Amino acid sequence: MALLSPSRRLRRTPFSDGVEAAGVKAYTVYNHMLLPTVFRSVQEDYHHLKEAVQIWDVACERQVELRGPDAGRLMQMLTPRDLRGMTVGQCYYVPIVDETGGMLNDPVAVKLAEDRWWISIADSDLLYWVKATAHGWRLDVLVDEPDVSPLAIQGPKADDLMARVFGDSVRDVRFFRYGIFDFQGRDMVIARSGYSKQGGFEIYVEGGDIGMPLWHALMEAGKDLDVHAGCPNLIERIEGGLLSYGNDMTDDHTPHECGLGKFCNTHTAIGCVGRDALLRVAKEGPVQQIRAIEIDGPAVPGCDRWWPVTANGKRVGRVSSAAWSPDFDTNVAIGMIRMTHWDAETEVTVEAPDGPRAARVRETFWA
Ligand code: THG
Repeated sequence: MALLSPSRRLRRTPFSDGVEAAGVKAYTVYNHMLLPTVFRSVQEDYHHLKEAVQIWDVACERQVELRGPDAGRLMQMLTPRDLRGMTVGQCYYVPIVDETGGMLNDPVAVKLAEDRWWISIADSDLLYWVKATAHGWRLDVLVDEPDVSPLAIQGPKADDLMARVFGDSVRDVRFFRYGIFDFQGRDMVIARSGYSKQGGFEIYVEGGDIGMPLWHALMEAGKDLDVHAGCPNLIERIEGGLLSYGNDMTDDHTPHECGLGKFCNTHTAIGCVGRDALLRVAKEGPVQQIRAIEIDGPAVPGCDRWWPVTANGKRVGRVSSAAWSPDFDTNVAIGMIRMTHWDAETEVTVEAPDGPRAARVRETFWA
């Protein structure tokens, strides 16, 4: 594929100078912003992520901030996950649905105060839906995109690196909780979360000006830990079953089809805009669902369109993400599979661009 032409519509991030100095080899575009995809190679980055620690420029995980007396009410209107038990200091992975129950985004919600939330979004223009909802219901809440850029520290040595910069107390932050930590006199929201299964943190960097000082401090502190610039890794995230909005699911899918039913409490999520629609579809149950799929043969090419999944010549689903996994010694994939074929170990055919491949549905890749 040809190169991307830079322009002001394709936003750089506060960390882009560091990413470039670290030798980024490829970008994608996410929320109209640069997102690195390769540093050394996808496979080298994958092995390093599982062994050491990486610093990820995930500034493209933009925040939609809700501020005001109706912030909590608005947040509950957006998601079928019941937020009543959520306290300040917690993060929740939340499906966001439209009035038909279709997925609009699958962000991380951060509760900063009763009247202040961040929605750390996946790749869709959620801001407009949230603004329109607030306006249409005449809610007393401000909705905007603040100057907040997540920086993820991921990998088995993430705790050691973070402790050197923020102190040992950062080790006590629990999964999907956050604490406030000082860096050069600035408050930073630091959560134990991130788009990998290797463990680590996400620093919500407020103010682009502090981005590069923080980047340099982490790189300097981690020299003997083999710290390296990294990015969400295609292979590792498929192995871990982490979904990618726009690739694995769109607004054509309900949370239940996406396997996100465990993050829905539709009966008690009073006020959720898609609640009635979701109650209807949840009663019947989904007829297709996201599945882990193992694809036989040599390394598959990149999956930049949906690959049909068939059985006896009939279409039973599609693959949306696929990669060769060195650790599992097979191709790992994520797809949407009809209920007739979604049971674990069901044999199917994946119509890859280089020809049909034997494949099978798996429970998960890691168990
Ligand atoms: N972190 C932050 N913002 C994000 C992402 C992130 N925005 C974009 C994108 N990633 C949103 N999608 C996801 C998908 C998966 C997870 C988080 C965001 C995730 N899932 C865990 C899992 O499925 O194992 C844990 C979910 C849970 O138990 O609550 O972490 O990564 N800030």
